[in-house]
Amino acid sequence: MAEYDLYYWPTIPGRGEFARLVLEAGGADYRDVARLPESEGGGVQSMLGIVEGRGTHRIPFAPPFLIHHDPIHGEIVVAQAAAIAAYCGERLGLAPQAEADRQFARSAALTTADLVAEAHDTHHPVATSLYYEDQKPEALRRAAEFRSERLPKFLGWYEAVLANDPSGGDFLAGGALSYADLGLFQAIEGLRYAFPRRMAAIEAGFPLTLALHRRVHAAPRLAAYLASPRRIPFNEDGIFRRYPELDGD
Ligand SMILES: N[C@@H](CCC(=O)N[C@@H](CS)C(=O)NCC(=O)O)C(=O)O
Repeated sequence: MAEYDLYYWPTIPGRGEFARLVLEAGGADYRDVARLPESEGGGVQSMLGIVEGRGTHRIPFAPPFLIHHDPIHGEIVVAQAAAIAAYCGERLGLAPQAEADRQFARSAALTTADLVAEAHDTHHPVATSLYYEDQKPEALRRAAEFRSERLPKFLGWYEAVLANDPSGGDFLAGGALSYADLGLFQAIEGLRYAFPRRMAAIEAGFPLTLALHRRVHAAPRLAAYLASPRRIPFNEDGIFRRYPELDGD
């Protein structure tokens, strides 16, 4: 048995990637359960069984969720991408120790989760249960607003945090790499995939944020993971989708 079992949809990076990056960068002993064959207890059905209450009484609302087989406390269930990233980061040496920095890292990760949700809503502004094609006029309006108002506001916030960081602005919290930085890295990757024209037009205005993205990309364990088949490419079933009509300068 692995120490950590991560459950997420097997064919998209999605919100699962925010947990996966922490597990990978932290060198965790983990299984990506829904990507394993059913003969090894894997597959989507094993994940849905838990969401439907057939695995633990601490039922997660939705993937991603994590089951940590903790040697001292037993089975610990954590759901919500940012909460999983924080939980793993704090156990794998990827979180600040000082209380103020620890809390700020959480705030940053949750802010990134908001950014991810807003990026998702550009292609599904009405309902996740409807096809994109059935909400296209609303998606066009939502995406235009996201590109012009929300995207620069979020990127400007990361930039301001780094510019004002007393440790030199290399990382979001505590002067060292944390799960909050990994989350920002993934958000930038996703935004570049989904909105290549808009990102090309504005990203030079956020140099500290881009430098952090490059720093994370080059981190030793992470660079190996990103080049491995474990890293699932972005695609049009995920959160960050490349629909050219939703992009623009
Ligand atoms: N706020 C949650 C959102 C979880 C979520 O929306 N998960 C999606 C996949 S990315 C899902 O499968 N949702 C099923 C549902 O909401 O019914 C998080 O950040 O983890």
